[in-house]
Amino acid sequence: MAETFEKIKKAHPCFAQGAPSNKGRVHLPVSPGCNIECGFCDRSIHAGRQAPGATAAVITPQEAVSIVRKSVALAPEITVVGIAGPGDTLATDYAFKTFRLIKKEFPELIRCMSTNGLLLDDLADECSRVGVNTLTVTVNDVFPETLALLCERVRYRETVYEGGVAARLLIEKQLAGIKKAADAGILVKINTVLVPGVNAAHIGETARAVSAAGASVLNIIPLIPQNKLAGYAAPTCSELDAARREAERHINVFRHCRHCRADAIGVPGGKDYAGEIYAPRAPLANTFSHG
Ligand code: CLF
Ligand code: SF4
Repeated sequence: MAETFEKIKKAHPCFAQGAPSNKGRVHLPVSPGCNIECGFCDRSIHAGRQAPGATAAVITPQEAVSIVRKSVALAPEITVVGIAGPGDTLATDYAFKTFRLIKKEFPELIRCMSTNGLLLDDLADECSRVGVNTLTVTVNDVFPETLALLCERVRYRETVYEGGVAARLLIEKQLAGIKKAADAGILVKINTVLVPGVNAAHIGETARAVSAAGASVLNIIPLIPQNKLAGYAAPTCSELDAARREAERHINVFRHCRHCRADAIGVPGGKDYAGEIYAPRAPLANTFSHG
């Protein structure tokens, strides 16, 4: 695993330690539905059905292959094909279909996937089979009573759970899924959305738990106050810095996140090629992309 991490650190812009990377990624917005309800996201539960607003923003696995062709021709610095939304990548099977196609045509590109982790315990083996190399799981807290303030509801196997019960189930599934994925040789990164006054005091515990489960890197994302969390404050630079230092006691910390859209193309923070490649560009709302 240490060897894989060393290799990926150099080739993948979202695992770089130290200076920002000059490698790029192409995100493929193939995953429309979600199975949980985060307060900072303006999506609602609609796994298994095609919500009207969401389908307009999503591309098919076949279209995704042609987007990758155009992207690597325009931006040879791209080393990673990532699927990060706009919903959850495991709530539907489009991400798996896409990776199967991409692996055939672009075996040299790193296959990266982002998920809320609810279904990871069930689907980690399939992630491995379709060739996922790197996986991001968004883990916002490991204490159910606090996580329930950030995520009100989850739908697991056709049953909707709410409040603390939902949060407990999500945490259990995430930690079990991270372990399974890491054991299968997938390099796991964690994204944690930092919400001052809610989960900020638990960052150390979150970092400790995910590291024990097998994650290699943690990325702290400042809250974008919107939807049900519109009244909360985004963290200040010093709160963000303190959280990163706390996390770093337990796990490697990634510090160059650019809060990418689910259809971003290019080096994170550099020129974005999406406008040149999508015609017309998929009209994605300002949803959280998981990254
Ligand atoms: Fe994309 Fe995410 Fe893979 Fe990177 S983004 S799926 S791990 S290839 Fe990167 Fe963008 Fe931050 Fe995400 S800068 S939002 S961490
Ligand atoms: Fe689903 Fe992601 Fe939105 Fe949470 S942030 S509700 S996991 S799409």
